[in-house]
Amino acid sequence: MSKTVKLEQKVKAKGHEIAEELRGFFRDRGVFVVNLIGSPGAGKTSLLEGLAPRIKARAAAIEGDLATDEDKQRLEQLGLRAYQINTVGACHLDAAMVRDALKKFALDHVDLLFIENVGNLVCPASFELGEDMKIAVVSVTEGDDKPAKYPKAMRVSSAMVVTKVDLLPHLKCDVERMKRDASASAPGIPVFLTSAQTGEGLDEFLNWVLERARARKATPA
Ligand SMILES: Nc1nc2c(ncn2[C@@H]2O[C@H](COP(=O)(O)OP(=O)(O)O)[C@@H](O)[C@H]2O)c(=O)[nH]1
Ligand SMILES: [Mg+2]
Repeated sequence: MSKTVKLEQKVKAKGHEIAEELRGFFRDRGVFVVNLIGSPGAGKTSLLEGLAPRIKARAAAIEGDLATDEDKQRLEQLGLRAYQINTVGACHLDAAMVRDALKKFALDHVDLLFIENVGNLVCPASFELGEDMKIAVVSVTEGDDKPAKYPKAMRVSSAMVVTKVDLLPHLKCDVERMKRDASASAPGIPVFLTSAQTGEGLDEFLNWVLERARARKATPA
């Protein structure tokens, strides 16, 4: 039992060390990194598809999925450079996977990197990838109870993006409740209401991310 705990602690410490190494790597290159966490089907890739025309000249994406490179292909079709990580069985990306990806995926001319984590609101909340911030992506179709049921995902996130708001007229989903519950775990967390279908909220969200990126650049390490 104590051996298991010790090994777990060692693995966590190693993960933390690699994440810090990545953080330094991103900082040195002036790359602002956003780690998107959310359930399967929450609309993470669609959000990036919506942002692609606005960011493709300066941004790239690392896609995490158990299998297939479909998300990478979707983004590349829109001109956004992307790299696919397949975790095979793992339910989250870890720092070593991102470090390996960066050996093959150069970040030339990139100052904004989105990492789309494996679809899951639990494990990705616990793993650092050297990112500047995590963003929780929650769709209106998942049910308005999700921010309350996944408090850690809210707590570790710098903002919550509520996706698919174009579908609200067809659903019983109380967005105000989602906002209240997110704030209960993460006081003051900004919430962006978006639709990849209509484009609603995308500029507002992106401007906020870019503002945060500028603020970080202005802050010494
Ligand atoms: N109506 C609507 N559907 C959306 C929106 N965003 C995503 N979807 C749909 O939701 C499904 C899952 O989207 P995807 O981006 O692949 O989710 P991911 O698994 O989080 O990357 C797809 O069928 C999308 O077309 C949206 O804003 N509005
Ligand atoms: Mg996806």
